[in-house]
Amino acid sequence: MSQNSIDSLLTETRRFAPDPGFADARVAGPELYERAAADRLGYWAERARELHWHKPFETVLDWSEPPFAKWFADGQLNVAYNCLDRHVLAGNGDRVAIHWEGEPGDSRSITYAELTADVKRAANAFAALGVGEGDRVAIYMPVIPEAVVAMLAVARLGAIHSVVFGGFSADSLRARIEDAEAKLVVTADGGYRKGKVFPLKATVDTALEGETSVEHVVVVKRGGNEVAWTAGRDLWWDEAMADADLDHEAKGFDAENPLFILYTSGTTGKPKGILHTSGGYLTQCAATHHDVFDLHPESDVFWCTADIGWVTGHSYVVYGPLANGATQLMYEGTPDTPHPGRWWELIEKYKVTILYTAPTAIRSFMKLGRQIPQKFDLSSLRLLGSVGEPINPEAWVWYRDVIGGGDTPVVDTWWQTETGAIMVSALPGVTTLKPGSAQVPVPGVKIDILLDDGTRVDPPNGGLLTVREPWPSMLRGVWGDPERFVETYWEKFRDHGWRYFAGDGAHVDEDGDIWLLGRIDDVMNVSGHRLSTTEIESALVGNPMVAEAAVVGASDDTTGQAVVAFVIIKESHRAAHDDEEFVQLLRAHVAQAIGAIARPRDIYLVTELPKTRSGKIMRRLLRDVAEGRAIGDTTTLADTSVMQIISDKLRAGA
Ligand code: 6R9
Repeated sequence: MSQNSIDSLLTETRRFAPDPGFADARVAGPELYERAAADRLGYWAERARELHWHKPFETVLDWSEPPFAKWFADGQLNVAYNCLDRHVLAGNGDRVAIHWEGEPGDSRSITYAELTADVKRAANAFAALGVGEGDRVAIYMPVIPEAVVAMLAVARLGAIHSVVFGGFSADSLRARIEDAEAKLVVTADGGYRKGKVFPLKATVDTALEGETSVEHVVVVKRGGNEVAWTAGRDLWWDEAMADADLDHEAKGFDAENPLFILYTSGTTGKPKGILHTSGGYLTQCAATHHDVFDLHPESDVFWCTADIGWVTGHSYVVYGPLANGATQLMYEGTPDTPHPGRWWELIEKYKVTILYTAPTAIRSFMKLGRQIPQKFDLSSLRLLGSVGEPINPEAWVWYRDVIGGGDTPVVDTWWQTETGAIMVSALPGVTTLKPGSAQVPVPGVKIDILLDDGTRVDPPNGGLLTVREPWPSMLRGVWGDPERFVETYWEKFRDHGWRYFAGDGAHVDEDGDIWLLGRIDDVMNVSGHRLSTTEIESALVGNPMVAEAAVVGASDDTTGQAVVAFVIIKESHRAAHDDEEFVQLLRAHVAQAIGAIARPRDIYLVTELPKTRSGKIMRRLLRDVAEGRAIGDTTTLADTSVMQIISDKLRAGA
């Protein structure tokens, strides 16, 4: 986040008191904070008991070997049973679980009874392919109901899913499959995006070339595009399901049985496989989904716009809403296809009551103007949520006014892939809202803003966001790399009582409300997606034309941050292309290596990079250039003229 937006955040004084009408009917009140403060572990135990346990737990938290926590460890449950069978047995089988709308306009509404039947069948089909407890299954799919069915079928078997976002390249997919040693891949022929079919199966084929741990690939027919076929390895989803038994009894698994791995960017080039387990994860997903979104499962229609390839899709499309028996909308495509009002049309059509989306989407709608949403009836909306990056107060107020009709609370929810579920958020109908602030820890979670030396900041002041006590949905590790887990998240404050270090800067105001200020490390946040500067730099230097590369996240009106790269072309290649061609080739190269979301917005060809005497690239200075600011202190540079040369060159090109 740039200095400008931090300043505007901290001078924001608008306040929105809870609407009495909302407060009268809310599902969670201030007493939750009191309950949790009086007995934190007892509070989480109560929330966990809202789930169905095959074997009830006795112990709540085992923190005898920090930072490796165990929650509800002597209990057993089945995550899929909690999301499905339980609701059918309670008489809610006819309630719609998912209203799904495809990008081309096809749609399906699936009840809890139907979804349960589909998952049972899929569990049998996967078991027949050899998937059992602890096995890894990679899921590389569009946002279609089969993706949810596949995730829940894996969970039902006590196996572990690793969902890979459908926009990732074959190389990224291969790295994730290899790291987890997946046995099965579930994919589709293709999916719809911006009015066209994009291939998925073909990317899986490329990712699996050569040696692989993968024994089978199950393919859903969605795009209707042609696919190559490897006999003996590949199976059509429909055929596998047709052959599978209908009945499947959900077995209880230990609460600490792994549920999924989800890869996320860190400060080094290699993505980390964040590991989540079952009982604690489901407890906090369900509790926060219920409280933060004021869920009335019998009447609400919830819509979280995230792709299932991100953690928000895991916790607030799949596990939270389904554990709570909610009715939700799932949409396959992009917001502007076939017209820029598509989201608002969907809200009108399905009478969506709760919308959960990202600031980058809100800002792009703001740019298009209020006339577009105003053409639709959005009066069903009664609550709005935001996630993924800091929301600037202007976007927050626009969201409330234009989308929410001026009287709809907005909850800004801070959390991470690693935290598994919401950690900081207002409670609607309880908290007086401040646009731009994520506000307070949810009941049962303890957050401290610390200085580098581990002391607490004196409000109003800024520091590093940390979590003081273990929480149920916390990550349990980095797949295959316990040292990286300790080093990345715990080492920094291990002498201050094992506090979890989130990597975010935050300010705390006089009232104790938290204002997130963005990442403090080399992780960028582009449209709410985490990208590592190092990962993109290594993709760039992986191109034979490139000698050196430096990548920074520059602030961007729409996407929050944008990828900006500074590249030195090898002397031997300079004559091969003109500048424009180099830029196009390298942008395409990054998209190919990582995925289209990582494609740099700008690439500047330079002949030097600013480095300290110890050889560290000074990204701070490059960010100044990329954001068009005066260049900061250059005195620690080995060669102080470098920045002048770079900025002269950029100005000449502009
Ligand atoms: C859920 C999710 C996590 C990073 C996190 C922070 C940023 C997320 C935010 C927010 C300010 C919010 N972030 N929500 N920053 N306000 N409400 O996004 O997970 O993809 O792992 O990203 O996103 O920087 O550290 P993930």
